This record gives sequence, C-alpha cells and structure tokens, in this order.
Amino acid sequence: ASEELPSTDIITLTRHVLHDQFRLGVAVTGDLTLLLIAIQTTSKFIATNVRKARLINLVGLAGETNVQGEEQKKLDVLANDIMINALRASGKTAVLVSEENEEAIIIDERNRGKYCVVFDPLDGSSNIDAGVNIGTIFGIYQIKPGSTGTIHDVLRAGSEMVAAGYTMYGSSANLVLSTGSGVNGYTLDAALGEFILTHPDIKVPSRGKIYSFNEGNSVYFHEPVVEYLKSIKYPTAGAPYSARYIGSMVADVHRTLLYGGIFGYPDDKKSKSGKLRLLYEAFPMAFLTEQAGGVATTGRVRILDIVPKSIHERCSVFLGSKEDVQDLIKFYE
Ligand code: AHM
Ligand code: MG
Repeated sequence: ASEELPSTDIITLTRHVLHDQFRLGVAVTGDLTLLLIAIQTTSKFIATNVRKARLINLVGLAGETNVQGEEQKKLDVLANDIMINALRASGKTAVLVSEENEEAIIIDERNRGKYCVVFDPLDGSSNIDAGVNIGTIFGIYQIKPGSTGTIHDVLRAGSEMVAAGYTMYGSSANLVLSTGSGVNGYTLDAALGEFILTHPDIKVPSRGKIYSFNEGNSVYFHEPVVEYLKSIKYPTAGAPYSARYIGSMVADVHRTLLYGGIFGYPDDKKSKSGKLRLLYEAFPMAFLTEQAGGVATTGRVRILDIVPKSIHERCSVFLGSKEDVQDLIKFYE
C-alpha cells in the first residue's frame, strides 16, 4: 500500500512573508514579520476560544456572571484584549485602532515601533451564538517619517496601507494576507500551531455568478442598487445570479475572493453612510480585493482613495469580480 508521507517542505506564513520580502528586495528589518507573528498568535488564541466558546460559557453578554460568580468576558471583548496586549508587547506598533475602542490607542515610548494596526477583533459578532463563521480584520500602516505615532498616521488613504488581511474562524481557521504583492491564504494546522500556505496567489475570477447583499434593506436602497440587482436577477440573456449572504463580512468576502461575484453593503436612505467601517473593514477588504485583481468601490469612488476624517467613519462598499463591479458602477453613472 502506498501511504502518503507528509511533506517535509511546508511553507508557513512566517517563512512565506520573509521569503517575499527578500524577493522584493525590501530593506528587511524583520519588523513586519515580527508584527505578523504577533497577529498570528492572536488569531490562534481567538480561533481556540471561538471553538471552545460554547463549552466555557463565552457566548452571551459581557458583564454576565457564571455559576462561580465570575464575570464572563464576551468573545469580542476577549479578542480585543488579546490583540491590544499582543500588538503592544510586540514592540512594533505605534498606534492601534480597534472597532471596540472609541479612541485610538497610542503606544507608550517603551513599547513603540513603526507600524499602526487598525482592526476589528471579531467581526460578525451577531453570528457567534449560532456558530456561524466570524473573523478578525486588520490593516497595517507604517508611521509617517518623523512621526512618533499620532492619529494622523492612520487617517490616510487605504492605498497607503503596507499590508492587510483577515482570519476567518470557520471549520478551520484561515488567514488571508497581502503585503502588497498579491494575496495568499494560509490554513491553521492545529497540531503544528502554524498557518500553512494552502491558497497561494489568490485571484478573484473576472466574473462570478453570485451576489451577496442584505436584500432585507431593499426598501431603503438607492435607485442604482435596485436597478443593478434587478439586472442580475432578471437578466435579458443567460442565467440569473445566485444569492449568498452570511452577514459576516469576512465569510462573505472570503467566498467572493475564491468564487467570484459581488459583495455589497451600500449606503441607503436609512444608513446614510452605509454600515461598514471604512478604516478597519472596508480598507483591508478593498486592499485584498484589488491585490487579487478585483475592484472595490463605493459605487462612485475607489474605496482605497478615500481619506478618512475620523477613525470610526462608515462607507458604502461594493467589491469582487472586476466585471461584476464594473456593471454595478454603470448604474451609478
Ligand atoms: P459588526 O461589526 O457589528 O459585527 O457588523 C459588521 C457586520 C459585517 O460582518 C457584515 O457584513 C454586516 O455587519 C452585516 O450586516 P447586516 O446584519 O445588516 O446584514
Ligand atoms: Mg465589525
């Protein structure tokens, strides 16, 4: 019997990122690699706890007490705490912005490094209790030359990010990352505790067959969105698109990157700026989409060109296959 032996040349995320930096001839200090190691550790911690959540009473509201009378931390509070602690302790960050914190966190001089990390520690939290996929989204900027780290280092166009990614906690934990030269996907090998390269050079198909919108908001949608959706559901030629909507951005974007199609969370008559956050949801996902050969727009402008005025601002989002998103844009013109 031919039993297959395990590969002895596995490509871990750390190995891959280092290799990439050497290949590109960037002046490698190893700082970004060390920062990404810290992020990987937080993803492993969160993945483990998401899996255990049901067993150890992590679901439900923060502030609740368990039978022992101890305060239970909600998963998203836990995810936020581990990220802040690990990123600060990495010594590689200067400014942190989290969806969970009103204000940006400026790192003390002793721990300060040259990167800024913007993140949503656990996105899609409304899905936690049902065991549906959730994820961590992050974007990384380098502080401006001469800066010691202020909010202005993150109030910058998304195109200035040096890296972006997400980790999806599903049947396996998948980390998808771009450092500006394409997109790669890694799967957590729980036995090794390492993210292994499983999806090299992800390219979003130029056209897909799936649309992903919360159509429950249709009554509020603006005309271009209504008309676009009509065009793919009642096509004059060919088959109509399939609907897939999880309501967890990481999962909906992950599927869109792999299978193609269009994901949308538009601004509408009720949510004047949309729902998704520009800095740590739209930017990282737009960065990944473009790096994978797709398009990310508000309908009117390229998402990565927007310069945020405040850290928690929202924006309209459409992203995915180039041709599908271009079709949508035509309805805005
Ligand atoms: P959250 O940050 O409160 O979890 O909200 C963000 C999530 C995204 O993951 C998802 O794309 C969207 O909200 C779904 O919103 P809706 O439930 O309105 O469809
Ligand atoms: Mg969120």
